Amino acid sequence: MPDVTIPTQAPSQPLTVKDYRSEVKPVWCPGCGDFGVLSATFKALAMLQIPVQQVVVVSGIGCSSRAPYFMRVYGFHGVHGRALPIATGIKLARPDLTVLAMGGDGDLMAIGMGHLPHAISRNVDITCIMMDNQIYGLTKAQASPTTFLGHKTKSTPYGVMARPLNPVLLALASGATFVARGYSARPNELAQIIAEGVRHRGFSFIHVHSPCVEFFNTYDYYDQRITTLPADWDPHDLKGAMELALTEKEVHLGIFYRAETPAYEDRLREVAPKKGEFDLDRYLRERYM
Ligand SMILES: Cc1ncc(C[n+]2csc(CCOP(=O)(O)OP(=O)(O)O)c2C)c(N)n1
Ligand code: SF4
Ligand SMILES: [Mg+2]
Repeated sequence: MPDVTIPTQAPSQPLTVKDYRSEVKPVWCPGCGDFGVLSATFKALAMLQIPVQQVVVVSGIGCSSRAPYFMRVYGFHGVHGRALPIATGIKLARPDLTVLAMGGDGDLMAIGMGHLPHAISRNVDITCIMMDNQIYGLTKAQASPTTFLGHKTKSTPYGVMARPLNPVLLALASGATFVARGYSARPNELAQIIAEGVRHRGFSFIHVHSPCVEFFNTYDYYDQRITTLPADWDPHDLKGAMELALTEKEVHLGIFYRAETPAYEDRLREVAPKKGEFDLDRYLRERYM
């Protein structure tokens, strides 16, 4: 990973988007949806004024998983599919940090799929941003678990025969306490969603449609179908959120569901011996730092 200088002190001026941008220029194809997701993430961090030293972004492998290179925060470009276990370890060792896990539909829904429902059910305070281009971009256009039924790819020359997974429904069914959807071509709305996800205490799952212009250009498809959740949408109605995720004909953006449930770290503090008997923070620091 190239050297990205992280300042050791918080600046005296309010943080802006450019404070989070690293000196490494993104290598994504011009027009790739991931640019919009990156810029929305910068906006969200600036909105929340989180010091760059307090943020860690963890990814797996894929075009989307290159995001940590382009961000002037701490980063971990890990192994394909393993962003969530790494992010979980970081958050438990350093609960004071803001931990983002970013990756693609292949990374989080194929090879890394075993980790997702468990990370969700633990409810560790991580914001997971899934950049869904419905294809394996980095390895040049094989089908992923979210590719449309019947779509022909290099790995499915007769068309995909598996029905696509529904990431929002899957997260809801796994018991997620924050589930939202964004679109890379609407970075301002996406920034608001990411900011809410980071603010949420517990695991936040943010599904983002982020088209791959090179191998599966879905901009027209989503431009025609994207709509926002109704103004009177109740984000505390789990059944309503599941029903919409299951039956929607249009593609809704916004916060489908949120619930205030203690995060894993909070539960751990409740059951772990009290300070004096056993200092959990100190134990984690001494053991892992
Ligand atoms: C263990 C392992 N298996 C397979 C690969 C090959 N590989 C690299 S990225 C990738 C899929 C990338 O797709 P996605 O996560 O959707 O990211 P995108 O490039 O579309 O953003 C695969 C299969 C790998 N690097 N490591
Ligand atoms: S191949 Fe697709 S996903 Fe990868 S950078 Fe290019 S447009 Fe983006
Ligand atoms: Mg992908």
